[in-house]
Amino acid sequence: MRVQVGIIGGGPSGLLLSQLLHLKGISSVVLEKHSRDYVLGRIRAGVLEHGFCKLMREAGVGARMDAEGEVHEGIFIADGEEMHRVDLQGLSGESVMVYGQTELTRDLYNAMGERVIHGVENVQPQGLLGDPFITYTLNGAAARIDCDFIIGADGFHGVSRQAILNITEHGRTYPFGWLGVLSETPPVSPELIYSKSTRGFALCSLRSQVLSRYYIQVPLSDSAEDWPDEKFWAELKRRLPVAVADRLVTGPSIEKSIAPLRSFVAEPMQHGRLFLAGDAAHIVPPTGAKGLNAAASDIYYLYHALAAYYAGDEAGLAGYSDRALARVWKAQRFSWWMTSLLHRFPEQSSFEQQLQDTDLDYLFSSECAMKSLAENYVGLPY
Ligand code: RFL
Ligand code: PHB
Repeated sequence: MRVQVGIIGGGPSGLLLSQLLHLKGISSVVLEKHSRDYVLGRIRAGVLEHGFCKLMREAGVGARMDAEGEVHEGIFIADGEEMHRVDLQGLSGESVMVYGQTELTRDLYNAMGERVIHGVENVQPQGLLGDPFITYTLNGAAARIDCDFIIGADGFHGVSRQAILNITEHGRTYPFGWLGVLSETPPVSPELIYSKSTRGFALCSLRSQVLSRYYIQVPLSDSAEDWPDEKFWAELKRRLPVAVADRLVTGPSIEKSIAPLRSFVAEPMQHGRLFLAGDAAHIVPPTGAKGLNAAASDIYYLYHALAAYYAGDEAGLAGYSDRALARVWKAQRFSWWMTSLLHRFPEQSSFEQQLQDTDLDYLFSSECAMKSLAENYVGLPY
């Protein structure tokens, strides 16, 4: 098979790029290791920046998002019993969209038709400095795709990043994870609540008015089995202001998992004719809701660079890595800051704790600081 662009990984990054290229008449194929149901079973992001929503519309897959997603003009930050609203719309002029990654991925799959091949194994990007091609096996048979460019959109554990020689990796791991629970209950608050408490961080999020998503910070040594539903709800309540905890509606969990928190950037995001995008090149802790959004901005830059290339201008592709990384590092900074601000760190000195409290006090007392949070949360310009 020959296509113009061969894409490894059928998560949001790979699918969105393929769909955008398709509308420009540029051929691509997406190679995905897992089945469609498996990918759609992974409960991940829920908050989309306004720029990402625009890109979904441009890709012709924004209709259900606009009909069923919720526009959020603010978020709450709780500090013990105190609740502060961040007026995103008022401070930044923009809002965010609450629409699950699962739904967005489903919309992309529905638009993709035959362009995704599921169940591929032993995927290898090759010929990166000359004529690129991807080898893989499907149902035990060897196969090959020749292309002009290979896109590594295969997530943090994918193979593409390993093909980049002289890559520099920057990162840190945090000494805790997030235990997430999805439940068919009405959300406790119409807007997200990020809560700092002496027992650790908690987040009240949602997917719709009948589907809630809650998270609590847990030690890395914990597993989901350590947290039966009753124990989870009791701990969540202890980490929320009493007035919020009192109106929390609990119910059986329909998904429960623990994700470790990590900051990671690999650079450059290009080697010859291979370009990395999304989690394949960078990971953020979920506190600022930036992971999927940073993937989307990569796709924006890559899509425009590839479209320009096929229109005769090669400069965009050469500048892709630098352009993408400049925005990725801003998302890294914001996610690291939100994480540092709101979590309980096990080895924190009294000095560090005082600074953390002061950072939050300052935020609540300064419109400039609130504005900075708001402009980052809704998404910096592409
Ligand atoms: P993905 O989604 O990991 O997709 C990569 C795909 O590549 C496939 N793959 C391979 N295919 C072929 N051959 C191989 N060798 C392959 N190796 C892997 C995988 O099966 C997979 O389908 O990366 P992508 O597309 O770059 O998308 C990134 C996002 O998924 C990620 O950044 C977000 O989910 C992060 N994230 C959040 N981001 C936000 O912007 N807002 C949020 O509110 C938010 N909340 C979250 C999150 C991530 C979380 N977890 C579990 C990590 C909440 C959580 C709990
Ligand atoms: C989610 O709803 O899954 C979610 C929302 C906001 C975050 C992280 C995750 O910061």
